[in-house]
Amino acid sequence: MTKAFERPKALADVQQHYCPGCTHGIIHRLVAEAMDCLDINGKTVGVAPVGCAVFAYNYFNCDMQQAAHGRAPAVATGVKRVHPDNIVFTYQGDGDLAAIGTAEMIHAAARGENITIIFVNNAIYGMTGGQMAPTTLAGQVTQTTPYGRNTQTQGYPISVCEILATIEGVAYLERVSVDNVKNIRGAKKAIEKAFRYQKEDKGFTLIEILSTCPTNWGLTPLESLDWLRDNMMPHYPLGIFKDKGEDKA
Ligand SMILES: Cc1ncc(C[n+]2csc(CCOP(=O)(O)OP(=O)(O)O)c2C)c(N)n1
Ligand code: SF4
Repeated sequence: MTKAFERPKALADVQQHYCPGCTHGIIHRLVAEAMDCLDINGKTVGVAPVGCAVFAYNYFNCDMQQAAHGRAPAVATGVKRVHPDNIVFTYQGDGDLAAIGTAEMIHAAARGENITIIFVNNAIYGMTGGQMAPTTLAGQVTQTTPYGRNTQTQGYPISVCEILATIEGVAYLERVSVDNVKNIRGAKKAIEKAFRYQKEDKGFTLIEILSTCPTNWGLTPLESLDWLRDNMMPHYPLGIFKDKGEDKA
């Protein structure tokens, strides 16, 4: 019998620690599927963040390096420059990438480093118990904004793709979501394209993926998907923010 569906080769056969309904697991699978599709498993290096995805180094069947909180783009820069023939990606949450790691993100983009950032935006600090993140929406209740994020005192949410789109060294930026099957397929296409652009030496690529955190949002997995659609998508519209274009064959 032909197998219609199996575990991607690039995804380790181990139990993951994510909470029920958390979409980190789907995103891991998509990154692994993209590696399989491009046949780059033996020449890919991932950089794991600090955040809920800290154990990503156990979940991908490729070489992985752990970075200190926020420093993944700097670590990826070093790995890529020493091993330019490898595909190098970071996997980072919004706290890791857009709070403590803002400088690393912006300067890696400005240098046009030929790396790919998989940016998981769940609008909250998941691992540490649900504090406000840079991407927390105005009015959103978190552990540190119990009355809702007040933009007068706690500032406005940061839109990573919109900011990076202004930077010359950036080759490709797309915001995707994993809230339904159509969007999951779109997310996979975007990740694959980013890796392909890296293979073609096009420069810095980042895919922002809108993701859920049922545990810290205080919602069921299904309610979380609705909350993402009703609240995150209007503020963080899906789409391509920059694309230097495919190579002409
Ligand atoms: C230098 C440093 N500062 C702060 C922390 C605490 N810390 C660990 S994970 C985290 C935020 C994680 O949130 P995010 O990056 O959004 O990822 P998520 O857990 O939501 O996937 C923080 C602040 C740390 N580990 N190291
Ligand atoms: S705390 Fe949130 S982001 Fe972390 S694994 Fe649980 S649901 Fe996912």
